[in-house]
Amino acid sequence: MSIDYQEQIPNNVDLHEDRRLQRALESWQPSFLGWWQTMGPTLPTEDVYLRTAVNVGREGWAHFGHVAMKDYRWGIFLAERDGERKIAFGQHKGEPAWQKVPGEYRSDLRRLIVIQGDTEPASVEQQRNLGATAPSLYDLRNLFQVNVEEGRHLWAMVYLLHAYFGRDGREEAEALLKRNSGSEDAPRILGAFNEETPDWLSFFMFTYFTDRDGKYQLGTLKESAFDPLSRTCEFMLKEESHHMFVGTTGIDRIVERTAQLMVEHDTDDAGPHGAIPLATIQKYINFHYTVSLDLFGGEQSTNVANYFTAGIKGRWMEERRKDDHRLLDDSAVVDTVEDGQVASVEVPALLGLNSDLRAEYVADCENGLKRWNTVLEDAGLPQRLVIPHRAFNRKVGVFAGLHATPDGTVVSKQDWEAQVGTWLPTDADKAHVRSLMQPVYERGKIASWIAPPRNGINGKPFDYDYVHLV
Ligand code: BYC
Ligand code: FE
Ligand code: FE
Repeated sequence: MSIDYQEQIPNNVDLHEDRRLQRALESWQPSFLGWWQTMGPTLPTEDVYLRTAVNVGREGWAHFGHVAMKDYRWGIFLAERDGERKIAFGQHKGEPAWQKVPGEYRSDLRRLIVIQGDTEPASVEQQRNLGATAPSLYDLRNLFQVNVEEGRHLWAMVYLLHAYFGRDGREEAEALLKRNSGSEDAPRILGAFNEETPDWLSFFMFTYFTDRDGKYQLGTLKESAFDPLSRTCEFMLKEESHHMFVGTTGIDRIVERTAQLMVEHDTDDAGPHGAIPLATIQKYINFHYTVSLDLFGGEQSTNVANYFTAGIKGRWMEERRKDDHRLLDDSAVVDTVEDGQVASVEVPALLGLNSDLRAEYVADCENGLKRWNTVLEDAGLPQRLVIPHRAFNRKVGVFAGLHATPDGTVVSKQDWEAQVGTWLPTDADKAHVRSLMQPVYERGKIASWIAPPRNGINGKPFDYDYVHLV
């Protein structure tokens, strides 16, 4: 399963054997490159120390080297095929996985692939100006690594659209380059992908909380009966772990630096000393966590019930679940709002699958909080960061329209509006964060508001020349 880099589009799907498909993708390629030039990273660079996939196997799948970003070899890489693979859930459980799209599920599958595909370029658009304010060459390199891989994730979905969805698929592939993050006329599909990522605190929060939604959604699509989708997602998940590493360790390092300056100056507010105040970090957590919760859809959803029954979207770790994997007779307890208060209700398990996935995600998010609180504890500080209640600041699902505080208390609209500035980043908080975002492009140097990483990339030291600027 090694990847052929002689081809115009690197791939491990024997693209040369299907001339029509190859030509179609080769004609999409210039549109992609045009999009990358106009909507991708704005900081001019000579080259960047990037990893490129060379193999999809467990060992040694990546090659590292300095490459000019516009010459990055975006390609189509699917995890190895298991010829024996059986469908693990839903009404087709036990049948062989599909190598083609069954007619009756075509539009649902296309919709899921388009939604997934739409998020990938959206994140590149959101992050395009961050190069101008990178805290170090190490961080700059990580930003660009994430960006090229999100570009590749777009390729992954476009390949499926072209290969399996005929003309509609090709049209959707074009449209993926026409919608843009934050656009008035043609925005990206999901809310979080139209928000700004104007500073590096937002970037690390995004890669911690929003890329983690990606992990969970890809995890459910990896279970799909549609085998090419499953194999695509399996490989994307390998790339995804680095994105979340960037977020986790980025916030580690910010909390570490803030804690250091709090102790040094014996103060609760290290803002005046060149740090991001802990209170601001908390507000950014509140924001990024809640917009990411929205990405899981409604607490009850007939869409997700249909996807599961059809076999096109499974549960997180489907095969480790100890039930019948059909769920026709099972029930689940999900959130609801009753008399204006947070409550719960028992529903058929199939309808509650968005809630099931969201619960897995929430448990995973809590690990980050534990880490960051350990950093505070180790610094001898009593303050702690927390995850807000799931009813707080929601725009999707039963809590949309409810005014709940971060601890889940329902309050009036007026009270909420009077206090929102203590819960979510205000213009002043954002301006302070932005004022700290002065670029540091000197090898081995780091900005004032973040601690250096423990290790470099691929065994290189922190002061390695990860990026050559023009
Ligand atoms: N914003 O029935 P419901 C990633 C719509 S991130 C706007 O509950 P469903 C990445 C919904 O479409 C992973 N609209 O929805 C991360 C529906 O509309 P219709 C991305 C929303 O289908 C970082 C209506 O509300 N992948 O990879 O059960 C960097 C009723 O909702 C939103 C996926 O999401 C929203 N947030 O669940 C780069 C996987 N939420 O039908 C990349 C594919 C819901 O009434 N998508 N709506 O017109 C899905 O699995 C599902 O479509 C969703 C929604 C989970 C998104
Ligand atoms: Fe991605
Ligand atoms: Fe990602």
